[in-house]
Amino acid sequence: MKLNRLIVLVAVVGLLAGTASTLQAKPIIHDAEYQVLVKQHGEKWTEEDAELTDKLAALEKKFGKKPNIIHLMWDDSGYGDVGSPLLTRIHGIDTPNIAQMAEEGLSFTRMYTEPSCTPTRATALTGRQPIRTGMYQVIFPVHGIGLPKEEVTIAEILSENGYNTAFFGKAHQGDIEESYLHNQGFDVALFSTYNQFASQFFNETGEISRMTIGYTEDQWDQHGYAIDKNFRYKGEEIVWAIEGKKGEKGKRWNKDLSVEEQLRFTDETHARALQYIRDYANDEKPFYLDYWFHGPNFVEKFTERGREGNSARDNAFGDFVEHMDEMVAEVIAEVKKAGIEENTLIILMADNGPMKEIFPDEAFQAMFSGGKGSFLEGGIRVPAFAWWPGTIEANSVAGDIIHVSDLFTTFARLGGGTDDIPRDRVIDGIDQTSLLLNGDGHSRRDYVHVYAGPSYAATVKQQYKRHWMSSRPGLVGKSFFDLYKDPREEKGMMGQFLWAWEPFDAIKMRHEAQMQKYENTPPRKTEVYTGLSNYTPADD
Ligand SMILES: [Ca+2]
Repeated sequence: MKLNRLIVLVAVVGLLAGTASTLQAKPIIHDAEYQVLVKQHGEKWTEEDAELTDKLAALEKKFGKKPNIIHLMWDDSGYGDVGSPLLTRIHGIDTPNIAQMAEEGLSFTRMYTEPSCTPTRATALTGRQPIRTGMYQVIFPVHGIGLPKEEVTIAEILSENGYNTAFFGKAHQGDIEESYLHNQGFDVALFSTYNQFASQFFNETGEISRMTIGYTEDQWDQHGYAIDKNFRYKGEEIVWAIEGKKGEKGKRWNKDLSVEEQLRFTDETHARALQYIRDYANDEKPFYLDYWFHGPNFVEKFTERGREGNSARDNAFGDFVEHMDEMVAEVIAEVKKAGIEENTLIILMADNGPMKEIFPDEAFQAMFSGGKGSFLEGGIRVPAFAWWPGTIEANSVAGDIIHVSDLFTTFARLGGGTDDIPRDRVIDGIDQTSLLLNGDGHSRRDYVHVYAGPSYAATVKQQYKRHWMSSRPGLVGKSFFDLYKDPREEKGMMGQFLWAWEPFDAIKMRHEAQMQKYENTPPRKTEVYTGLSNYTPADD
């Protein structure tokens, strides 16, 4: 819908200007910092892009269509949790299949995300950091907040460019109609509105296990002081899973709030992802599949099933990751079985750092300080891999910086949709096709603006980082870090970085000045759960 409007606008502006390509020829409005880099490298990158375009055209000719793209993402993980036996073994986890994927593809060492679920996922979908889209808070039941319809998602862009599109798993993009994934460009979607935590603990099991406190009715104040009876949203009405098709009303999918429903969702989304690959592998159109694993589910540990096949580590996270390793293997096996591996890009990554608060069932944090929610490297630097046999170099490692927003712009390029990226707003994502195809040393980004919620928290530039939050003001502020010497950000420095005060100040000022010109979208808050054909528990 949005794209149609955009296309009409393009046509109108084109007519007024006397040429239909006027608007399309306009460059994407990138962050001010990127424009600093383009001034220095633009000419070289234009030449490089011509070669990449030829290479992609040759692939398209060979396979008869543009590449399939599969984005696999899971929850809350520390760098080194998966993929490398040298790292995973020290904390009792085996992920042989992801290790195999890494051997066949590219491992990123500096994949940056946002610090938590909703923001990272919104960024992947829109190519815009959450401060710009109003998606900077983690959405819980029943917020009435979600991804605004005016945002243009990668699914909308690829749909316009002849792709089949599907979403299965954890979306966490909110509980309002416009945020539903089938209303955001996906042909088909089975997705969660929230995370997997609240929707399984708003019940007696949650209260008994102390995963939830003060929610169920018998836990309310017994002395009669709880005057407002509507203070808590009634649990049985929470719609945490929805399925839908583009252009149709959605359908509440979850029957109730329980561990069993969470596990049924995990199984169903996995089955549908595999079936989708089978169904569309040899379609005349390529496909774009977001399969974002619904896990870990910490409450699995309370069930019989949660006791099966334990990792050596024997905690909820370890067991989940070993299970996920098998699910990743099944996805790759399906791709290979269909014979489409040389025309399919798979990106596998976590969405943010480990949730350190739920020891002993948490993920592991070996390399960095901080976890989920933190602007330290541990919150935003995640395990990530790219796989595309024959096109991405096997067993390669990139030391370059890449940010989750870059996937949007890169996927759009691979799918032939760059011209459909909006030109009326700032797009943080940078086209990283060169990094994927040419490998280490070919990133077009050497910076990350790090936000904590709506606040600008830190700036990463090259191997250096400056904390803006929690630094002491004035010349005593030891807020500069060398991430090679001090990846845990434990030894803030100042005197050694007097040279860096002005350059870091300038990065932040340029970024914020540009924001004055292109207004940010505030959080979209509206009525919950509209647009569903069955606002009652599903019975199938
Ligand atoms: Ca997460």
